[in-house]
Amino acid sequence: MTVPEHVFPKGFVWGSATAAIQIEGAAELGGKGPSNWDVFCRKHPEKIFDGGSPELACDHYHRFKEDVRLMKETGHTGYRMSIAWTRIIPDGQGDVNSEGVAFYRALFDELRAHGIEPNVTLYHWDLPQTLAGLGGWENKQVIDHFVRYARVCFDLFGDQVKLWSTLNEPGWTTLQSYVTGLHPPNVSNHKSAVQVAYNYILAHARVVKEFRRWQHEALSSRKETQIGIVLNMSTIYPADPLSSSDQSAATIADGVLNRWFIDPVLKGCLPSDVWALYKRCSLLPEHTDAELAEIGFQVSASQSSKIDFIGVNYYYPHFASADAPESAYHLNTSGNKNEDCIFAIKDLFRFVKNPHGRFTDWGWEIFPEGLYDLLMRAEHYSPGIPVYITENGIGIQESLDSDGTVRDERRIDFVREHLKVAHRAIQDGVNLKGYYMWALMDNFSWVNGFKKRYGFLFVDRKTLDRHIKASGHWYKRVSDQNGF
Ligand code: BGP
Repeated sequence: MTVPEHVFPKGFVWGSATAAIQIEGAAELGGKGPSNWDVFCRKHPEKIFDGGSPELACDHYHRFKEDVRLMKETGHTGYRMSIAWTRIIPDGQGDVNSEGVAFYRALFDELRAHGIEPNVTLYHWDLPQTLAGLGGWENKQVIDHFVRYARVCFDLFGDQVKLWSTLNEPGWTTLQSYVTGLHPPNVSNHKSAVQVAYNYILAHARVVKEFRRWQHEALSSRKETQIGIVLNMSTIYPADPLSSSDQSAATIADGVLNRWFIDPVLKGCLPSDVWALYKRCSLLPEHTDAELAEIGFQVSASQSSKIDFIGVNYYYPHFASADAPESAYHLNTSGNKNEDCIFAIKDLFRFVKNPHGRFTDWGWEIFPEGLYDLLMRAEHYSPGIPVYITENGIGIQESLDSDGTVRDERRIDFVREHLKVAHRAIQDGVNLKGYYMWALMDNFSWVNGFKKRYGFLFVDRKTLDRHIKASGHWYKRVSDQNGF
């Protein structure tokens, strides 16, 4: 065995990530209730590439034992996943479904028996349809239901799960659901978007406080259990670094998309410049002073909404230009290289393509330095805070070779390049605790359907058989050596 050039700290977590609705399938089995995504995909197959649906997804619900075994074979010491709210409380607000509880208890047992530590996200975008019917995240009642669901999970799985995250990428999901309107409920309305973005932050703070209460009820056995949040903190640079208007555009974009979420969770307050912008545009969310106080950190440990770690997702950077005469949105969901992603908010900012960039087939720039900057930023915000890279990966169009392998050298290169900058960030002081590649297996990639493959495991869409890709074998060696 060669001595690795990049050695990671002892105990570094080598993992991958998934989300319930993207892999589980069994949409109507085991007492599960319908979620917003189940209903949306059923009603609007034309809005999903090739009409893909999460109905069957990867059938992980029935194959989880095999999947855990394959995690072991690919060197996993950790696994980031989410719980489907609709499996635990099918209508989001009523009775607890014992079959759903049994499924996750069995999965957590299986993981732990294989030495794989689960890192569990409570909400990864699959909202119970009943709550979507109440107005979804625009309605503050949903926050109360979410806090109750979270408490149910802490009570039911708190002995098996040591790492919890409240929400996955509240910023990105607000954007796609309420600005571009590509995700359910397919709304394009800035006022709604700001309300939802505010409600997410309030929901996060309340769940962290509920977690602290749960923790303090039996502190001796629960003090090692931690809670955080997963944010997409894509680094935003001015398109022209010498242009002051592009610099302002980048600051605004960063404020709306990133700081709105980072500031409250790491500093305990919403960013004042974004608040002032929303006020000027008559977009301020409905709020009370008491809620704003809740978002802040309290002194008492059992009341605090301060998090124990931050999860960061990183795929690609943004370059912001001030030249934004119109709002425009387009996401490349086809994997056709000539199709550009477009995102512009009139008079505020427009993201432009880096003319020197390298891109995936879906138009996402490959720019590892953006991850370095993001990690250093988290450290500057909250020195010493434990950080996990909770998602990072590359979507590729892949097929199985005749010998049953997938030679995904591009994925190995992508992960290696990002791990190199992560390693440098550790040398430069970031308390980075682990890396979860997106994804464990090829999965339902939201509006991209199934063509965009992300996994260490190739999933044959006809048979649902799994095949470890070259990257999975490579990852096993990295994990065994704790570096590369
Ligand atoms: C993140 C989501 C993941 C995952 C990933 C890749 O924003 O948290 O669920 O899907 O993006 O995105 P996509 O599947 O749209 O290519």
